[in-house]
Formats: sequence, C-alpha cells, structure tokens
Amino acid sequence: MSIGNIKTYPNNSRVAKAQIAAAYNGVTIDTENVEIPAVQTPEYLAKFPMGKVPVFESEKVNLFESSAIAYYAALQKEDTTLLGSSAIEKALVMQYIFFAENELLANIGGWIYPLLGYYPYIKPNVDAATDKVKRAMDALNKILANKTYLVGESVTLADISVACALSNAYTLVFDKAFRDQYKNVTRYFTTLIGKEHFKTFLPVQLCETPLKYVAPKKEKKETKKQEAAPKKEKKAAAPADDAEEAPKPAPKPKSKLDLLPPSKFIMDEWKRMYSNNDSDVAMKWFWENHDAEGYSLWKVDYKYNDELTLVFMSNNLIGGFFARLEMARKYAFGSLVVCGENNNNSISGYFLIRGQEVPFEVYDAADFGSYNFEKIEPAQYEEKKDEIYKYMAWEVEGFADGKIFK
Ligand SMILES: N[C@@H](CCC(=O)N[C@@H](CS)C(=O)NCC(=O)O)C(=O)O
Repeated sequence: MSIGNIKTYPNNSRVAKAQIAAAYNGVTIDTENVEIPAVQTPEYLAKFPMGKVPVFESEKVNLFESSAIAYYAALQKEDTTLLGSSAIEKALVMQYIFFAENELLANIGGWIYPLLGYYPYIKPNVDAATDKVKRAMDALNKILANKTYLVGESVTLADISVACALSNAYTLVFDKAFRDQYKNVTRYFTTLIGKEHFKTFLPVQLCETPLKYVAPKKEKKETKKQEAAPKKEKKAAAPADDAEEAPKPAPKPKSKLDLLPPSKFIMDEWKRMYSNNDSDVAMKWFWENHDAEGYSLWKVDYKYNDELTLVFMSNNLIGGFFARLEMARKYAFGSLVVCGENNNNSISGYFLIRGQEVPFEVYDAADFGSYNFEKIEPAQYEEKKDEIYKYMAWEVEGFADGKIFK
C-alpha cells in the first residue's frame, strides 16, 4: 500500500531514508522525478514554500524536510521497531537523525558538492568540511566499536538516516585508505547496505578512486592567449585613429566581499582603535561593535611549527605571509605571534575576516596553505574572549615576537 508520493530528482539518498523506513513497515511510497527550477511553480511554492526537493504529498498531509518524511514513513506501523521502544531509545534515535543531518550530510555536501561543480571550489572551505566529516566519523567509529546497530538490537531510523547520509561519501570520496581508518563505521555501513531494503533503495558501490578537484588551469591559459592574439593583430594593422580603437582596460574586479550586506562594524575604525588605544579600551570597543553576521573570527596556526628554528626567522615568516595578503587589507585584521624560544617556537594567532568564509583575498596568498584557519563560532566567543584578548594584546604565554596585519 502506498502512503503517498515523493517529488525528487532521481537517486536522492534523502528519499531513500523514507523508502527504506516504509519498506520495513510493509508500505510503499511512490516517487516522481522532477527538475528544479521547473518544479517551482506558484502552486508548488504555495504548498512547499522552500521550493526544494524532496517533498511528500498525500491526501492526509504534505511534508517537506526529508527527515520528517522518513519519520512519517517510520510511524506507519503501530508496533514499528524503527523508532525505539522506550523513551531513551526514542531520544537516541532522534539524536542520530540530527547527527546524520547536521554533522554528516551537511559537511559531506561541503566536501563533495564543490568537487562535483555544484558549488564554487574554495579550498579552505572544502578542507574545513572534510575535517568536520572526519571528526564525525571518528565519533561514529568509537560509538560503533561494540555495536551492530546504533540503537537497540535491530535496524532503526537512526541507522537508516546515518547510512543514507554516508552513502554519497562512501561512493565518491571514502576510498579504501579512508575506509580503513574508520573500520567500525565501514563494517556497520557495509552490513546495512547488504540488507534487502537498503539494497533496493540505496545501491552503493564503494569508492575506488576518490573524486578530486581539478583546477581548470589549461582552459584559462588558452583563453588568455586567445585574448592576447587579436590585440597584436590590431596593432599591426593599426589605423591612424588607433587610440579610438584601443580596447578599454578591463574593469577592476570587484571583491565578492563588497557585495555583502553593509555592516555596522567598520574595519578602518577598528584598525584605528586598535592602533591608538590600550588593549583594554580597544578590545572593549571590539566586542561592543563586533558584528558576528558581517565578520568571522578565525584561530590561525602555522602547520609546520616543528620546522621553525630561530624566533626572528619565524617572525619574518609571518611578515612574508602578511606581505602576500595585500589584497585582503580592506577585509581582514590579524595578530600572529611567535611563542617560545630559538629552535622551539610556534606561530599562532587570530584573524578577523569580512564575511563567513575565508575569502579569495586570503586563500589566494601564496603562504596560505601553510596555515590552518579554524573558524570560531559565535557560540564560542565567551569561552574564547580571554584567549583572543591575549593574542591581540600580545600577552600570550611564552610570547616572543609578533606582527599585526592591519
Ligand atoms: N533539509 C532538506 C534539504 C533539501 C535540499 O536542500 N534539497 C536540495 C536538493 S538536495 C534542493 O532542492 N535544492 C534546490 C534549491 O536550493 O533551490 C531535506 O532534507 O529535505
């Protein structure tokens, strides 16, 4: 018996969640393939204002959000075992549904979608998403050390949600070397996808060669050459009024950051404040004026601290990095310090950056790859305030030298 219809694009693992849950409960859900944006008609948007897929339609209820659709499917049998059999188990099932959505699926998307060309490829953001996936996989690997299923002794919606969230990663980027680092998760995942209902709705072929980003370098060069060629021709055949024919210089590219909504926090004002006042006064102003939507804070660590030698050379390294950040001057402020002594020191600090991502103006700097940028979320500000103060005031323990990017 069909309980309704899901509109989706083909092979959507978000839909598989509901289909597998339905199959365990002995019911079915029809599916209809649609395309975005064609499906976003006024009628569709009236029912589903997000305008996304998948959506579920039936005589009884219309639903969006794939986890809600899967939950509805899981509720279709009175004595279903899919949702846990006690308050504790039910809460655990919810825990893993949210974990699958927020810690796995969202970050796997941040890793894979730029490789598939759905989003622009911005290396630091892909690296950050990859790290978050690894963190979640580490946790899951520990949880699964002595378990076959996440909750209780049989498949629940927790397992269905987690397996569906992992499916694209196991297909596209989790190659053997990666899988071997998370043996418990891999054993768990392969057990699940070997089960009948999973096989039907979530066919997975384990990744052999992981998807990698390929920079479109050649194309760019060729285009440049092609652009350059006609110019020469023009010069050779230049008529008397060459000046009129001369191509206008390309307009200076506008930074994406200039297109962000205006912020009450004025970077120049902050830089003046920082330069002309004691740290107490400056940092008080900073937190009173900080705009967490318009700017982000980043903890920065040099990746190769164990290779640093003399303190002055480490400080020169910071100077070199800052010199290459020229394009970011309007959008960023940072304090990097050297802590320790000759032959035993490290570089770390904080950056304030316009927007919520590490922008082109920063990650394009030649040395960027040598530094780890870890975003500090607004929820962490309170806990980090003291540390940020110390880095800005150069009062960090073991402080030896430092530089300010302003
Ligand atoms: N949290 C939602 C996410 C749905 C979603 O992001 N769907 C994407 C396709 S995977 C979409 O419809 N995107 C079109 C758009 O953003 O306009 C769910 O689980 O259903």
